[in-house]
Amino acid sequence: MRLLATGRALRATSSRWSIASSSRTLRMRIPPTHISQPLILHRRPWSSTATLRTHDQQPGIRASAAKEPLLIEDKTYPVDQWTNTPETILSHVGRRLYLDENHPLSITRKLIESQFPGPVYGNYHEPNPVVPTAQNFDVLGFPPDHPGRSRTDTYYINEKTVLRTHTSAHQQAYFQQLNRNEISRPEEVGYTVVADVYRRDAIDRSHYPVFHQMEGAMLWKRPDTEPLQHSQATATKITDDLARIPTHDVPVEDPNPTIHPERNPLQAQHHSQAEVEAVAAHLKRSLERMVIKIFTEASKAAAAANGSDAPTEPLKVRWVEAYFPFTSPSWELEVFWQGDWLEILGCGVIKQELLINSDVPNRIGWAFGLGLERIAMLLFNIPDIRLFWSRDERFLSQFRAGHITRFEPFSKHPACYKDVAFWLPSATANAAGGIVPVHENDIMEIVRGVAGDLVEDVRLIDEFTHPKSGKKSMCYRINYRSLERTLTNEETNDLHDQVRDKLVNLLGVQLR
Ligand code: FA5
Ligand code: MG
Repeated sequence: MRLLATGRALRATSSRWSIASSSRTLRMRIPPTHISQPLILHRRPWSSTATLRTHDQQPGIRASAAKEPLLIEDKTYPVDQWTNTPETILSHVGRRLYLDENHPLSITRKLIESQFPGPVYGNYHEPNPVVPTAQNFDVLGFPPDHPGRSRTDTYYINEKTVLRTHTSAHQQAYFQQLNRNEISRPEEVGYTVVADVYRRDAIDRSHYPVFHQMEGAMLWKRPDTEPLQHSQATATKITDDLARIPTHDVPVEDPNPTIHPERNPLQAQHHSQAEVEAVAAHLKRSLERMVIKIFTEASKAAAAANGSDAPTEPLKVRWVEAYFPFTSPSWELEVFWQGDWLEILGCGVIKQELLINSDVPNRIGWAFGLGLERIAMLLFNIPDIRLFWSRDERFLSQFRAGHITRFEPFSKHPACYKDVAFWLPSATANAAGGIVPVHENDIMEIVRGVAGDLVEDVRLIDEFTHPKSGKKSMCYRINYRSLERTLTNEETNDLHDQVRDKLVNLLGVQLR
């Protein structure tokens, strides 16, 4: 086993899976009719692990064209200048792919739920993705300037309502439910919950603006009074539960201490080190077992598909330190898969303030959140995240409830690459002309709005600053490729022309 130092700074694996990418700031001048407030623009897929940035979180970019209230699953929501959710995104609400029993996301959900069974865990799902900002952010302790709150990263229905960006939006409700059910269902001390989540994000084969998460949590009772004085007894109780989880022999890299005073602190006001060591050990073993189960099934399917019993590459797993506003200490679990470290989940010891505010002040526990698509892509060897939304029988007919099989690509249609290069307005226009920095997610949103699922990925291939004028040029390469048919030249030219027009009209760039 090779031990790696895993501080966040060392995690910049250039994995196609990695959601930590280098940040890039674009400054563009936006016609004031389209954009009301400045925003700093960063190329950074949203993650609640992101470090804090202080920037203007005012409503910005452009207000939605929609003036009518939005109708989402029989309910109407008023719109305002925060609204930025397009119809193309809303059309995904209500598919409930995770309930479609022969769908790979549902098969994956069931496999994971089988590792968190009743009566200890209740297995739930949350069909309505529309949640108050309070539930998605405030209750969980997101600071007011957290980048996840930005309109560049999150789909707002209106100022006080968003499409949830993570299943953690339901943590408080499930903790309250555990409290309500304490008498009627005393064995149920944990839960899992599955739901669709929404993020404005990059475009590539592992990112889609709608994906699915599963969240899980487990709580233990502590004495109502002076819990810290009795913390050794609580730790012993948790350690007894830990002993009931079978051990495994997969090597796990876990070089960091459970608690680090700066990077991963103990909630010293509430917890003792012994309690947190016990909770962390229970959390880690529970999640390692789940991951081992998943990857054992994936390896079996791979071996069956290859027609041999030849052992596949041994599983390697590692824990790295992380940050979430609602857990401390926190970690992410990564798996070595096809030559790269792949982040599959985030987790940690739940912030005691959250438990206090959720009717369970006298409990301590852990929580995790994982991406279902990431796991399903590995389980079934599905190469493109868009496929999960396919209604093509050639995709759907390959999966059957309870079976893990290797996906057989039914065709690979030709890629059609088209570049778009443009000048950003000169920086000297800043003071007078109202320079507005624009998020790269706005470029992605324009491409998605025009081409939808006909675009496979969008990459920045060139950027430079003119040595004399100081003007900045960007060049993006868009790969148009349908999963289901060959696109005609005319069709892609037409799509690309629309993208170019919108970049000019909405972002005010000058095409080259
Ligand atoms: C969260 O969303 C936290 N709510 C997780 C959590 C829950 C932490 C409870 C602590 C306690 P994060 O943004 O890292 O964290 O996303 C969690 C997982 O969702 C990732 O590990 C990854 O598996 C998946 N994920 C995140 N972004 C994407 C994306 N754009 N596409 C596909 N999967 C994604
Ligand atoms: Mg993460």
